[in-house]
Amino acid sequence: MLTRRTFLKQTGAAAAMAALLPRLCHAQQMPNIIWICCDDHAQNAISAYGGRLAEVAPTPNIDRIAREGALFRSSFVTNSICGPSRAVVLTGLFSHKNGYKDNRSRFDGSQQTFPKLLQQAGYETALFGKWHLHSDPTGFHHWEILPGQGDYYNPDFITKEGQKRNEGYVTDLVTDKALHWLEHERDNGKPFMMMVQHNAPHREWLPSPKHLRTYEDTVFPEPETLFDDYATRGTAAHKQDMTIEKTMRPGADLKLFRKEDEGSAEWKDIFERMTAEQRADWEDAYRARNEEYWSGKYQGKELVRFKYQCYIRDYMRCVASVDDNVGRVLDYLETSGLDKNTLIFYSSDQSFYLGEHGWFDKRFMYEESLRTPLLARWRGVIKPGSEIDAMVQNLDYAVTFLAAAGAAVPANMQGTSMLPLLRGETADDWRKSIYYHYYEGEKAVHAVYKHYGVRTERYKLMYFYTLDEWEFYDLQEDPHELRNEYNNPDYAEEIQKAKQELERLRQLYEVPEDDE
Ligand code: SGN
Ligand code: CA
Repeated sequence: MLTRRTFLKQTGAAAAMAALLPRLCHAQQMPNIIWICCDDHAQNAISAYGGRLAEVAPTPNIDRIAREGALFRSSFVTNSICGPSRAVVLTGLFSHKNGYKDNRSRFDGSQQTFPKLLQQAGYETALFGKWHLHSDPTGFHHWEILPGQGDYYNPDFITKEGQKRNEGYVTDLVTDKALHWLEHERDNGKPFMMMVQHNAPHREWLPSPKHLRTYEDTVFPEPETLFDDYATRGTAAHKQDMTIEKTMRPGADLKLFRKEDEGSAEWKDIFERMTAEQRADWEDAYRARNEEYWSGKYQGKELVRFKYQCYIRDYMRCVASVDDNVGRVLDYLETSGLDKNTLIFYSSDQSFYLGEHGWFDKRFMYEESLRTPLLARWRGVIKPGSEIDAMVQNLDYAVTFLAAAGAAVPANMQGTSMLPLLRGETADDWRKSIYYHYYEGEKAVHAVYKHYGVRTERYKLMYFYTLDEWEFYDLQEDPHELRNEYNNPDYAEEIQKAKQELERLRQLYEVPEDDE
């Protein structure tokens, strides 16, 4: 029997469109596509997902995408780090195929990507915001990108004409540019694909002038694992360098600075970009926090708790700006009528630790960073309020966008079209396991050892190959992954099965034996 995937690949665009027609009859046949992607936006920081922050810091605009569309409950990445994640989305290929394994790589822009294929199918394509792939974008009629990680205040943007400073706060500016292009610059005669790529809420979490005092009196609930001691976990969990306790800097990370720090590189970079007025407002907003901290009254666990509150407050302030700006995009689509025929994806390059296991950052295959938020709206196709449990990965976006556009899906792309899921069909042959590989290693920032592994609906097997250490978790019994069961004989059979599944996936995805 042909699976839906091979069917699409063998019969191509015409058949894909024919299969889609019943649901698409109200929608124009080539929908516009908008992919809004944030940087390091934790699934736990979107209220549509529930979670401990949902009540104290809701994200009503982002939630609206799920309310009027779908929420993916089991959405994952293949390699939990920025550039690689973006390269996977663009190419529909795992890192070992697209060549972009870690943040130090340079994206080969001559390769096949979904924006290029959409251009060939008649789309106009545009990109705004974070890019972080080191080579110039290809496959876009128009692009305005942030250099590297991008700055929050009065950031530079790079265009085909060169690099230029823009006045304003980055999340607002990225949205301004996207809306300007929609309203005034694009070719109205063509469908469009637009990528809106925010650098928020990336470290060092600098809130906008508008939100500098948001959540000032909020006490954020702590994660259950804030004081994890990593008992039963391997070398990697013990040796990482990403704890709130030790790694998080009093300086820019926590907005704690004294006059004598004035000339330090980290503050110079930030303050030099601010106007005098912005800086005065900033200092005023952080005065009370600084007085509290420098009084020295917090030590030990109390200090970790204090730092956690500071961290989450600023992180959620950055998210508040993202949420406002998602609202602006949704409103614009509605007033212009474009909402009727536009598929919107909202995701991040991966999820993020908000104090779980005592950490911030990502990289590990543990749940908080293996996941990424994914919400989608497509009026007339996705039933409002859908919740989708099937395991999807960022690997699937390219194929999905191409299939939605009715464009041919190249046979070498490794993702699976999510169209059946979007249409609410039960896809019985959907994947039951996912493959993951993180390549940066312990010498890179945050010192996370290289590893690969497999996650099924219930279990997770991880292999830290430079350490020759395995970890195995029963996610049903132990959702926070606190008990490594690799040496528990009761799980011997399941571990054996997981190893076979891992091997099967490595063959399916053509992972070279010596891939590292
Ligand atoms: C910077 C950050 C790290 C972060 C990496 C990668 N440090 O080095 O915390 O993990 O980027 O992030 S910072 O002090 O410069 O903020 S990624 O999003 O590009 O993958
Ligand atoms: Ca990132």
